[in-house]
Order: sequence, then structure tokens, then C-alpha cells
Amino acid sequence: TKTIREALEEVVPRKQLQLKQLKTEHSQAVLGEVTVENVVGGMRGLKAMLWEASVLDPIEGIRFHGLAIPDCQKQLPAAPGGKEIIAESMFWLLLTGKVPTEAETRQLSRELAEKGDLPEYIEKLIDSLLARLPALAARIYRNVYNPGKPIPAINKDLDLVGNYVNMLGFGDNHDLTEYMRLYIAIHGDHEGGNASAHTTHLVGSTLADPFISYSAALYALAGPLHGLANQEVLRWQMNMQKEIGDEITHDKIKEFLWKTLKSGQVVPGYGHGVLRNPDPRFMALQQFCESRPQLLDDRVIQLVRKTYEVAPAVLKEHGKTKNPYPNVDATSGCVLYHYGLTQFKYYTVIFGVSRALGCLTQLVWARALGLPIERPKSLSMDAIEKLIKN
Ligand code: NMX
Ligand code: MLT
Repeated sequence: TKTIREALEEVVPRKQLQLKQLKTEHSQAVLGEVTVENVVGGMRGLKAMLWEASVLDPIEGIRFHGLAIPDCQKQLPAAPGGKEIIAESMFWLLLTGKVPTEAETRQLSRELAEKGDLPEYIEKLIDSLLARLPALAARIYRNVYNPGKPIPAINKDLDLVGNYVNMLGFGDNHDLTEYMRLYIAIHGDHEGGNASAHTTHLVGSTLADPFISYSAALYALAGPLHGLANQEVLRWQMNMQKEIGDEITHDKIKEFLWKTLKSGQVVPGYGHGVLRNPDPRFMALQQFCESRPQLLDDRVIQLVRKTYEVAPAVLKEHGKTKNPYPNVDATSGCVLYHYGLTQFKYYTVIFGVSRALGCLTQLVWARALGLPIERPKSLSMDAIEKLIKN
């Protein structure tokens, strides 16, 4: 059984060689054109960033080193007694490109659990961010929402998310634990261009330490077009429920959707910067609900499902968004709410715990490959016009 360090020691020299070859043999190869639309449109579609752990296909969705979410669900080890993917097996895959064995996964769980207690001095946090993030996030939850309630000690035989849910105070809820395992694993990386990943990469490229680099990413997550959307969706669905009453019909949902759009707001949980199909992460979380009758009886979860049945057609008719389908945030919060984790403001924190997997993976690669400080060329509108004329 390998440790994650030993697994990395095998992979790093290979990747270093790959980068060297790319630089020496193909440095002038053209990957695409830069259009004015790319520059004035938030760099959408521009192939301009190196990111090892995952690549997003507009139609198929995210692939982690080539594995789609259903492949990961089949191949990545779960927690003892659980069925869903866990953060450790996903982190191993993201970092090394290999599917870990059951024994390797358990060993990583133990290693993280052993480093997971909160330190006396905050500087120590920097040494082991990923392992300590759940304890930190759980302490914030307890301090804000249940002050004075004791936090259970880390169980060294439990996985990262199992311990996290325990420390949040929901450890006796096996279904919520499984949901959180799945959610945190599949939400762990979404290639490099999303706002939080890109922020980590940019700040990290100045050689700022991982704690500072990832803290910066959390500020990017705080925006409603990115990580805050998982709160916004639930608030919006609940307003819809209040407005349409007990009888949920497609027509009433359509009316509510149009009201939202006509007021100039976006429909939260729908659309995407790259995807052009329903998000496979949304589908995986829907499947989780479908396998549990108790969840199917929940009115908010029913509303999410029914909204999905009509929203794409409404958004197509509205005619603005390039992607009328749901993203992961269309459903993630409603399941947390069902299981009693009802504090919306905390949902983005969970996203933050999850995304550390991918962002910190890339920081490891940025250091292992010696990637340079990020510094794209910017242009003014006058400069663009001058370039077009020449
Ligand atoms: N509802 C209404 N209009 C929309 C939506 C939507 N869900 N999505 C995009 N549009 C509009 C968008 O505002 C823009 O309008 P305008 O031309 O007036 O500026 C137009 O459609 C074209 O936008 P796109 O190129 O399709 O989308 P873009 O790449 O700019 O933005 C999002 C992507 C995700 C920011 C956008 O779809 C959105 O605001 N969605 C709702 C918020 C959300 O769910 N965010 C979570 C994303 C996932 N995550 O975890 O981060
Ligand atoms: C994400 O998971 O970061 C979102 O889907 C946003 C993105 O990929 O652009």
C-alpha cells in the first residue's frame, strides 16, 4: 500500500518531463485564436490556463483525469459502511491521476484525521490546510449557530467528511453523511477557469502560501454568480413555494419563472459559463434523492424536480442564456435543508470545504512544475481598435 506522497513521487517526474517536452517541442503550437469576444467577454472560451486535475466538456460535463462522475461512482472507494464517493478517494485521483485502492484510501483518511485537530496557533493551519479545513468549518458552524455546544473529537478511523458531519452535530444521520460525502467529492474540482480555482491559481502563482491563496478563492466564491448561488436557489425555491401554494403545477412554476426573468433577475441554479447540457453533478444529486423515498416526499425537493421539467423551455424562450439547463447549485442546498442543516449562509462554506480538493491539487502541481507568475497581457478598447485596423 502506497502513501499519497509515494504515489506522487512516481507521478511528478513524469509530469515534469511532459511539461519540458511541451515547452521545447511545441511551444509555438496554436491552441486557438483570441477574438475580441474573448477579451471583452470575461475570457470565456479562451484556452489560456494549465490545470491538471480535471477538464470540463460542454456536453458531457466534468471529467477527473478522464473519469466522468458515473465512472468515479463505480471506481472510487467509499467509506466503510457507505456507498458514496469520499473526499479522500477523489483527492487521491485529482492529485495523482490514479484510482486509489481501498487500503490507500483508508490510509489517507487516517493521515488526514491525525492532522485534523485544530492547532493552538493559527500559523500551524498553513502546514496542513486540507486536513484542518473541516474542523475549522465545523467550529465556525458551531460558534455561529450552536454556541457552547461541545464539538466531538476527530475519530481517527473515520473519513474526512464523516468527521466533518460529526463535528457539525449531524454524525448520527447516515443519509446526510453519505450525501455530504458525494457532494463534497463531486464538487471538488471543475477545471481551472471557474472564479475560485482561477483565483487560487493566480494568487498562488505569486508564491503566496496555500492558506492565503485559498482564502482569496473563498472571496470569489462569495458572489451570487458563483458559490453564493447554492443559497440563492433555496431562497428562490422557497419564495416560489410560498407564492404558488400547495398545488404545484407546471403552469404555476412557469409563471414564477417569468416573473423572476421579467424583474431582470437571473434564474439561480441555471446556466453555465462552459456547460451546454444539464450538469452531471446535478444529475448525480438528483439520483441520490430518487433512491430515497423520504426525500421524494419533501416538497422543496419535488419543486426542484418540477422546476427542472419546465425551466429549460422557459429559458430557451427567454433567449438569453447560452445554457438553459440546471447546474449543480439547482439542487445541492435543498437536500441539506431537508436533513436539518437549515442555515443557508453556511452552504457556501461547504462548497468552500469541497473546492479545496481541486484548488490545492493544482497548487501542488504549480509548485512541482515550477509554473511562473500569471500575468496575461491586457488591452484597452483603443488598443483593440488599433490592432483590428492594422
Ligand atoms: N437566468 C437568466 N438569464 C441568464 C441566466 C439565468 N440562469 N444565465 C445566463 N443568463 C443571461 C446572462 O445574464 C447574459 O445576459 P446579458 O446578455 O443581458 O448580460 C446572457 O444570458 C448570456 O450569458 P451566458 O453567456 O449564457 O452565461 P455566462 O457565462 O455569462 O454566466 C452564469 C454564467 C453561471 C454566471 C449564469 O448562467 C448565471 O448567472 N446563472 C445563475 C447563477 C448561478 O446559478 N450561478 C452558479 C454557477 C455554478 N457555480 O457553482 O458556480
Ligand atoms: C463550479 O463548480 O465552479 C461552477 O460550475 C462554475 C464553473 O465551472 O464555471
